[in-house]
Amino acid sequence: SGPIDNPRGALVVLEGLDRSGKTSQASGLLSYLERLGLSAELWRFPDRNTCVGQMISSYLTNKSHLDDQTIHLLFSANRWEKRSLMESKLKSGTTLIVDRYSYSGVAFSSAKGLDIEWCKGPERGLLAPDLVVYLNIPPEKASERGGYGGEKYEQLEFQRKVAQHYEILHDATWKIVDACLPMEDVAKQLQELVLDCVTKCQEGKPLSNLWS
Ligand code: 2DT
Repeated sequence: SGPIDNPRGALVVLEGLDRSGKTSQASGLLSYLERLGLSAELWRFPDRNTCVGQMISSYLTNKSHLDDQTIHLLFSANRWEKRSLMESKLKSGTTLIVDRYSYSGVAFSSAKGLDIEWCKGPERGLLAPDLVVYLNIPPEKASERGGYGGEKYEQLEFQRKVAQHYEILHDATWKIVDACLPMEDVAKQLQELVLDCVTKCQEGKPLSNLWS
């Protein structure tokens, strides 16, 4: 069976600082794809529903302490434990809109001082996204939006460092969307990017692995 009678779904990743609008835009995208009659699901990392995810959650809510390397590897393990399900969903034609992925993993850990190449190591061999959209917002603007919760990384000073590390990490394939625009405008741009990506995947663009 060829790509036409068995089209695969697209792996779409949204990245950005806290309060950049990723989560609302992701659910907007899901309804958009569903309105078009496409099969799609919303995923997020960390996935706090697994055992590993619960360890991550207790770290983020300051209920447990882990050193930087350990939590880095748990975030990565949390993606690895979902890899095969991710692959089978994509191959069966479901598009996945994923709120954060390996780029958050590397940006947040390297912002704490870990070596970037070391951080990328455990991510190699995970599925490579077909599209990475970065919702770009200055850290100061994001913090003015309010609603930083009490979680570990939700402080302006640290978000500034994360922004710098996203900057180092991003490559020419990322699509940068100005997250300071009105929500509807951001949504419009996202819809175009995602539809274009879904079409390419339906036409047979192969799945590949990250950073390998
Ligand atoms: P949410 O607020 O989006 O639930 O994220 N993080 C996330 C990492 O440090 N490494 C990772 O691999 C991932 C996916 C970003 C919770 C926080 O966890 C950070 C914010």
